[in-house]
Amino acid sequence: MEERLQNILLERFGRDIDSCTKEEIFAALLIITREETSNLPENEGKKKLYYISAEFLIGKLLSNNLINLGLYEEVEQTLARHGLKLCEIEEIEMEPSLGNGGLGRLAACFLDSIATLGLPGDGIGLNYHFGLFRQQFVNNKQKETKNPWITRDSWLMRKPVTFTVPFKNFSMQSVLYDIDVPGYGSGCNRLHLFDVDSVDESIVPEDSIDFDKYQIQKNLTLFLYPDDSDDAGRMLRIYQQYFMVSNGAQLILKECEEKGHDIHRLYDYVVIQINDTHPSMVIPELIRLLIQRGFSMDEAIEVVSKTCAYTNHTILAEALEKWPMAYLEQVVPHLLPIIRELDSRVRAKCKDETTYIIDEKKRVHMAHMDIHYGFSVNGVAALHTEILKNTELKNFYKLYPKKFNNKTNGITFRRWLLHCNRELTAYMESLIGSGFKTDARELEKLLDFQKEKRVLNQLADIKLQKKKEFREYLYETQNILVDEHSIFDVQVKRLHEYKRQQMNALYAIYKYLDIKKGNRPATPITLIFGAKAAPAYVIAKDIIHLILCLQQLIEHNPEVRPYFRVLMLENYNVSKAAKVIPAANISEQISLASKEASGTGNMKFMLNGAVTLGTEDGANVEIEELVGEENIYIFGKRPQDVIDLYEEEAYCSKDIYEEDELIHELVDFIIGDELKAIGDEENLKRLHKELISKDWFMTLLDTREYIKTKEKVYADYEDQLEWNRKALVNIAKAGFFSSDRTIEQYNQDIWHLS
Ligand code: 26V
Repeated sequence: MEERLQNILLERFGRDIDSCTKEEIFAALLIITREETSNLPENEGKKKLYYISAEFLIGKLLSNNLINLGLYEEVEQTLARHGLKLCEIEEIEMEPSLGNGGLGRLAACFLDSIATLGLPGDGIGLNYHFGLFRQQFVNNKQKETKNPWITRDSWLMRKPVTFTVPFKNFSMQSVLYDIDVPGYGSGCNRLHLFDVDSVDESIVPEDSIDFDKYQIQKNLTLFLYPDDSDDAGRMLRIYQQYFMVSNGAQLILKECEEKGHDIHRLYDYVVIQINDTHPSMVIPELIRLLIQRGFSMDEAIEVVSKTCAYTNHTILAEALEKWPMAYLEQVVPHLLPIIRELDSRVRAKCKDETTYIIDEKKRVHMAHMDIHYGFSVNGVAALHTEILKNTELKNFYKLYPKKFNNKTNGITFRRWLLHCNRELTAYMESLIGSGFKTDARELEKLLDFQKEKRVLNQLADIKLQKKKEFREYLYETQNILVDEHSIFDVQVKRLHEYKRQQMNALYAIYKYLDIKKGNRPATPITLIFGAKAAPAYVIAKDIIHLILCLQQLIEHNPEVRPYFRVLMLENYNVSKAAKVIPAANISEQISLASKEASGTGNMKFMLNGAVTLGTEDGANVEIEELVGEENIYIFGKRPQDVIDLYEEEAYCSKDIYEEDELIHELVDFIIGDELKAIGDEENLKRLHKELISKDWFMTLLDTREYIKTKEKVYADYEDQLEWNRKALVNIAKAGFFSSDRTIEQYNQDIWHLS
C-alpha cells in the first residue's frame, strides 16, 4: 500500500507522502480505491434488480469503500507511519447531498447490502449538481445556499452511454455517470446517475438557490426537489422524474438486449423496485418502449406489471404525488394515451372510484398506478404496512390482498457501526468475536454480559470517548463548547410538523422555566437538534427559528446554561449523523403516532447504545418488541387513537391550551418578552397561532406526557449501571435492523434474484 500510494503521489504531484497536502493524499486514495473496486467481479445472475429512486443519500464514500474492500486498516496504518490520520483525510471529501433524509439514505444502505449479499442489483437516479441545499443559520433563521459537491476527482465515472429523452417540444440527450458500489467482502454493483451536458451551474447565484425554472436545458439536474411551491417548480419535477425513468427504462432494455434476453419474458430477467412514487412514470414509459418494439398494448401492460414492484414510504396524504393531467400534457404528452388506457382498464373492472388513476379533478394518482400495475406493494415497518392495509390503502388491499407485504427498514452496519463507531466495534469484537460483522444477529451474544460491571463501565467509557470527539468537532465547526459529562439528548432528522420538533422545543421552555425556579437537574443536559426545513415550508422554518432563539436565550443565561443547553447543528447531513449518533445518550423519536412510516435514525441510535424516548410509531414499535418495555421509553397517544381523532375530527388544540395551565404557559412563552427580544415577531406569532388554532399534527395532545416521561428518563440516567445495561440490551437487539436482513426479505418475497 505504501509503495502504491507513494507512486501515485509522485506521478501525479511530483512529491512524496511527507510533503503532500491532505487534498493530494485524498486524490491518491480515491484512485487506489477506484482501481480496487473496478477489479472486483460484477455480481451476476439470471435476473437483475434495478432500484429506481430520485434520491440516493450515499454520503462520503472513501472510508465506506475502504471498509468494504477490507483495506481500511492497511491504509490507516500506512498513513499513521507518516503522522497522518485517515479521519482527517476523510474530511477533504465533499459530501454528495443527493437526498432529503430517510428515503434517500435507505436507498444508499440498500445498495450496500445488495452488493454485500452478492446480488445483481443497480441503482438508477439523477446526478444533481447541487443536490439538496446547504443550510446556514443567519439571524437565527435558516438560509439556503447551493451545495456544489462534484470536484475534479470524484467517484463519478463518465460512461459512453447516452439516450434520447423526448419531451413535448424538444428532446434531451443524456449522459451517464456511474459510481461503483463494492459489497463488504463481495462483488460490485453500480449506481447509475443520469445527467445532461447542457446543465449550466452558473445560472444559480453564489449565495442562493434561485434560478430560472423555465430553462429546462440548463436547470434539469441542478437541484434535488427544486422548490415546488409554484407551477414552474412542479413542472420541473415532472421533467426530472420523466428524464430519470426514461433513461432508466432505456438502460434496462439495452442491457437485456445486449445479453440476448427475450424481452417478452422481461420479468424473468428484470425486476424494477419503484422507490416511492417519484419513479412511477417508469410504468407507462416502459409500456411505450415495448409497444415501440412491436408489443401489443395488452402484452406490454402484462409484462410491465409482472416486472414492477412499489414501495410506499409515507401515509401523509399531502406527500402522495398527484400530477394534474394538464402538467403531464405540457411535458410528456406521449404518456397520456397510455395513462388513460391504464385508467380505463381500472374503471372497467372495478366500481370503487377511490382506486381510479385519474380522479374527477383530472389528476393522476401515481401510487394508484403503481398498485394496479405493479405486482408487489410494500410498507416499510410492520405498523406502517398494517395502516396501509387497514386504513390508507384499504380499498386497494381489498382488491389485491396478495400484493401487500411488509419489509421493515434497515441500516447498513458497515457505515452505522463499523465506520462511525470503531471503538465500540473493536470492544464488541473482543467480547463476542467478529461474527456479528457478517451476521448482525450475533450481537445478541452481548446479552450474556448484562450483569458484568466491567463490561457496562467499558461501554460507558466508549460513549464518553465519542462524546468528547463530538465536543471537539462541534467546537471546530460551530465554535460551541459542550460538556461531555452532560446528558446528550438528540433529535436529528428532517424538520416536519409530524416529527414534532416543536414539542421538544416546548420541553426546552419547560426546563428553562423550571431551572429558573431553582429545580436543577442532577446531571446537566445538552439538548441537540439538527434539521433542514424545505425552503418553502413556512411553519417548519418558524420552528427552526424558535429553536435557535431558545439556544441564544439560554446561552446568555448564566443561571440556566450550566444545567441545560439547547443547540442546533448547522447543515445536518450524513457525515454529521455519523458523528452525533455515536455520542448520543437519548434518541428522540417523538412523531405523532401513525405518521412516521418507519424511521431509520431510531435504528442507528439504538445500534450505538442510545436509549429511545419515543411514541408508538413506525419501527419504534418493533424496537420496543425487541428490547422490552424496560429498555425503552414509550409515551403518548397510540396510533389507533390518533387515527380515530382524525376520523372524528375530534382534536382541538385550543381546548388543551385553554384547559391546561402549564401548556398555556409554555405555548405563550413563544410570544413572550424574552423571545421577542431575540427573535422575529412575525415568525414567532405565526407559530404560536398555528399551535393554538390548528396544530394539525397534535403537538399539544402529547406534550404533558412527554414532559413527564422525559423527566423520568433523566432521573433514570442517574443510575449509571442500570442505564448502561439498557444501552447494552439496545445494541444487542439491534441486529434485526441490519439492512442485510431487509434485503434478504426483499429478495425472498419480491425479487427472487437467486
Ligand atoms: C414528503 C413530503 C413532501 C411534501 C409535503 C410533506 C412531505 C412529508 C413527507 C414526505 C416524505 C416522503 C417519503 C419519505 O421520505 N418517507 C420516509 O421514508 C423513510 C424510509 O422508508 C422512513 O423511514 C420515514 O419514516 C419516511 O418518512
